[in-house]
Amino acid sequence: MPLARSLSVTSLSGLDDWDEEFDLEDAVLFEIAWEVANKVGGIYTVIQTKARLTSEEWGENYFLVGPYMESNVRTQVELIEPLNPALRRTIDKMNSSGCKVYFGRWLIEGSPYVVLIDVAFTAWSLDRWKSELWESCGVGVPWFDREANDAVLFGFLTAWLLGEFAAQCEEPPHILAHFHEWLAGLGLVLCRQRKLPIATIFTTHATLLGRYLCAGNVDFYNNLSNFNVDKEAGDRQIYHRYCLERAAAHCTHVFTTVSQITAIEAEHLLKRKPDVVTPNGLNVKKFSAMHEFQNLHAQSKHRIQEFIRGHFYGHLDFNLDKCVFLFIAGRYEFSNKGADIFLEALARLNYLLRVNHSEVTVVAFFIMPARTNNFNVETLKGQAIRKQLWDTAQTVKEKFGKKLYDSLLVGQLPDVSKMLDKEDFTMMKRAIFATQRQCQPPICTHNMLEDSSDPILNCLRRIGLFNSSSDRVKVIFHPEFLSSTSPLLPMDYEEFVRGCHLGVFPSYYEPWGYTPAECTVMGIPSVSTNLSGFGCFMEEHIADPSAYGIYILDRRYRSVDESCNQLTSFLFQFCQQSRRQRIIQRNRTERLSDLLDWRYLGRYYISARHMALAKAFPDTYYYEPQDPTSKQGFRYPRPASVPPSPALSRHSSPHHSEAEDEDEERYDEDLEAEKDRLNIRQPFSLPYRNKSTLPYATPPSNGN
Ligand code: G6P
Ligand code: 1S3
Repeated sequence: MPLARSLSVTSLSGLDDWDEEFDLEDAVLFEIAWEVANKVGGIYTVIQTKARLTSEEWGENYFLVGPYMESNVRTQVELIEPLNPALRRTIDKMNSSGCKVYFGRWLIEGSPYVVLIDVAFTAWSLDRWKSELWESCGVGVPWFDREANDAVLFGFLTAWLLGEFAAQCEEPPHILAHFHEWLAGLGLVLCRQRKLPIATIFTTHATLLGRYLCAGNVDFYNNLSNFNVDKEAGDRQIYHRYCLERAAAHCTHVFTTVSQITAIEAEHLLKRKPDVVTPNGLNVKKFSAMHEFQNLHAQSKHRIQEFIRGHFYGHLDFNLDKCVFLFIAGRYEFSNKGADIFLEALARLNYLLRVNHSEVTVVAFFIMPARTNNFNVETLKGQAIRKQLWDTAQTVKEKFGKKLYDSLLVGQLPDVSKMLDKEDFTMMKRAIFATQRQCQPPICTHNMLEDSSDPILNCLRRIGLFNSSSDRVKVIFHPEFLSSTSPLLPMDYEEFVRGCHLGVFPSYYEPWGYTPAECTVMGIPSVSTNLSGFGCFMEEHIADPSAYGIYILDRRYRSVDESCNQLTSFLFQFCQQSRRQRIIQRNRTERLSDLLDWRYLGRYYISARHMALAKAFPDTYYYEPQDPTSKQGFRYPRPASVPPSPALSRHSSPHHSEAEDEDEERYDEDLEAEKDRLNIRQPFSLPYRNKSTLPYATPPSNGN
């Protein structure tokens, strides 16, 4: 038996040595989640971006299992016949017993196989399955909780699928089933209860209770060990969901979560310490030209500037070239995602920029979906007027150009006073007249259904940020996710992020946080917090995160007011950077992307799978824990050269010295050498059988 030892799950100790061939021919991996080919939130991103790497490792033996949703299938999935005979028989058998199960390829990178189950088609079994759940586990699911009812159907159907597959295999297979989040957790509980020969992993991406408690007025992190979890879940009417989540966490062979901070939360709220932390990665796109991402920034910024020209028509009394674009984006959880303190910090920043007579204007975007009934007229009008001004300028330019050409053709310099005629002036005056505006540029782009109770709008009313001329901080609330087909701001999210200068994500509850990670791989600096998985991960592995454009706000050990002040000072410092400093900082930020690539972070999933196989099939798979402190994990060095903030900078103008360039080059080399030393760009694999060691195995306190 391996010895129990403490977990240091985000250190990369020991992993870089495991480069032997692994042996998985007779093992099959099912990965089960409600967000397979079905975008709801962050779990979709995890599964979708990880698919290529997992497909490379497991090939034909990798199957994702999710719910069948017709609209998603139409756009994302190619339905085909399963090649695996056991799976074909399984699906046929289920379909002839009153289920609707589809098989196909998900049209994403890696083209993984998907098994999609139509849960609504089997809704006739819901009552029977709910009573079975009550009788066997004592969990009663109320009729009105639609999501929990779906979880019951999905759970029974996935357990049925896995059990049938195990029965249909001629040779006893080594099945590994990886379940994500409580919505898929019941399938795991049933597999264990039915004693199916399946190795199981359960990953929680947030705890139900954590999310609910944080959204309320609770000092969450200082009271983690004191919550009466059953009562708290009961008070919030999520006791049944909580039971499903906790049961999955306890029944599984290997329990994982996405960050160290959520591991601590899970230990207190779900009462089991995760065996492995599996940080979330991304599929990092590498450009052939080193600075291509800088060009993309300039192109996208130009498009955002165009939008601003329209939005602020008649009030364009600020210099767009000295305009800094900040944004927050994500699920509309006002305080969990930190929109509350971002707004407060913007009000303080507005004051600081004004009293310091700064030339900088900040435009802060809030991209958080809320209930609306479409764009408002004033916002659409702004873009129409901008377009009209553009068209007018083009028409006059063409006429002007023709006259100029005619004059040159006859060998004369033009009489400039006659280049524009009365008609041109009328046209231009009419266009200028259209830009007269009685009201301020809107703070919201849409008609909100709950305008009077909306938390962002109410906060803006309270702090008085109304896009007036004297404000140095302007605000635009876009309560809908971005789309390249929008008539207002026709950009997709990625393009928009590239065009901004800083992403601001001051979350209070954020198990991982893809938004700052996405900024990083696009070379855009961001603010995150020491309460977010991403922020803690970066803090652990980078000597001086802010030098790389990763500002980590302290929301754990400071009061709300102190955190607001810290955020204000980050933003104010950022606004004082010169263009050259921003460019250098973006270069540094982008260099961190290797760290967030699944090619690197995928190794945690690999070790979790290894651990689960070894626990479920000890005769075939084996592991031995390794001392996590035996090897030094990675830590990105502190850059030796140009500091990120002007307060420390030797130069704040675009002109720079050769010494600075040399420093930056030397630091580049150090960083690349560190990456090579840690082998982080190499694909990673594990030897699965009888010869391997695992780095951070701790036997679970329960379950096996
Ligand atoms: C990129 C482009 C430069 C441009 C700069 C603007 O680096 O390659 O040509 O000047 O972006 O940076 P800024 O931070 O002012 O948007
Ligand atoms: C969760 O989604 P969320 O935005 O509700 O899972 C994500 C993927 O693991 C994670 O990044 C995020 O922090 C969680 O909160």
